[in-house]
Amino acid sequence: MQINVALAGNPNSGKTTMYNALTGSAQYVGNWPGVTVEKKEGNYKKDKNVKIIDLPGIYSLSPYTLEEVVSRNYLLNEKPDVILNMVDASNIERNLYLTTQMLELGIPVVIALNMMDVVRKRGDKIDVEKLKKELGCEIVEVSALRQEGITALMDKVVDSARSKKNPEVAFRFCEDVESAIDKISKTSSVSSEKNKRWTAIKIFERDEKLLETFEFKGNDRTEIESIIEEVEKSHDDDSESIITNERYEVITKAINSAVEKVKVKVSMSDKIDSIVTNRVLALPIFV
Ligand code: BGO
Repeated sequence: MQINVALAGNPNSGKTTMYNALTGSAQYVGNWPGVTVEKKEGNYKKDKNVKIIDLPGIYSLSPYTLEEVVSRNYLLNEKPDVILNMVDASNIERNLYLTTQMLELGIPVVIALNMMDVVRKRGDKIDVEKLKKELGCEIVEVSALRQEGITALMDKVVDSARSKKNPEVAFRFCEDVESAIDKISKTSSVSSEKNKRWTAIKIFERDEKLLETFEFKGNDRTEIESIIEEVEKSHDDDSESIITNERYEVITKAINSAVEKVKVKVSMSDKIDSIVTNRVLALPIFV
């Protein structure tokens, strides 16, 4: 049985390095349909039944850039068996933003916690078990550059694809946002959707790409709009920003539980030196 693995992550997370390590030189390069965004796909060199599809580097699954639209159309329409999410562990907060969105797609996600060589060199520590619990997916520490951890990673990728288990999102947003998402999910327009949570969140965010084609039933659109407006009023913010903030809350909680960063000790003499240096450097600018 062939397994389709979507390789996804932020730009500079090490996707190309990983893709080359997994496929070697045997790869097909073309463009994604209708756009001039490069598409690469190739087989895992240790198992030709495993196809790796390299998605464009993105920061989010919003519909604002061509790369985001290409990635999200592929994930939603082609439904790969598993997402291999490259996360730059040395920049973990920013990288996990995309992860929180991918975990909502109903596709198994395996995180390759890349650049662990950099994290270790800094002396930082990541408790993978705790991070797994916070996010609810498999995580394997790797260094794509040094080709470390790759076999263990691919074993998890293949297991996750074969298990065919529908992943459950392990984290929740704040109460009133969850209640709104729940109400939207239960409307007759959304309740029959395959991926209710993803659809309800996108409707809550007023995602323009989804709304272009989504067919609301009866009075649902008006009713949903009043649900959204109520939350916007209480948060004094627009619904898209509310979800963005909630994602960062989830990430902060996960990081606080699982990541230990080396604290740089600053002595009083360092502080005085820095104040003196800043004054000397700043003076000519402000005079
Ligand atoms: C340059 N560890 C370390 N230390 N570096 C890594 C790892 C890792 O595990 N994985 C990748 N990198 P891409 P996207 C570079 O190119 O695969 C490095 O955008 C340089 N180039 O080598 O391109 C990788 O496909 C000059 O670094 O990422 C690359 O996702 C000086 O991360 C960068 C230093 O990897 C991005 C680095 C001219």
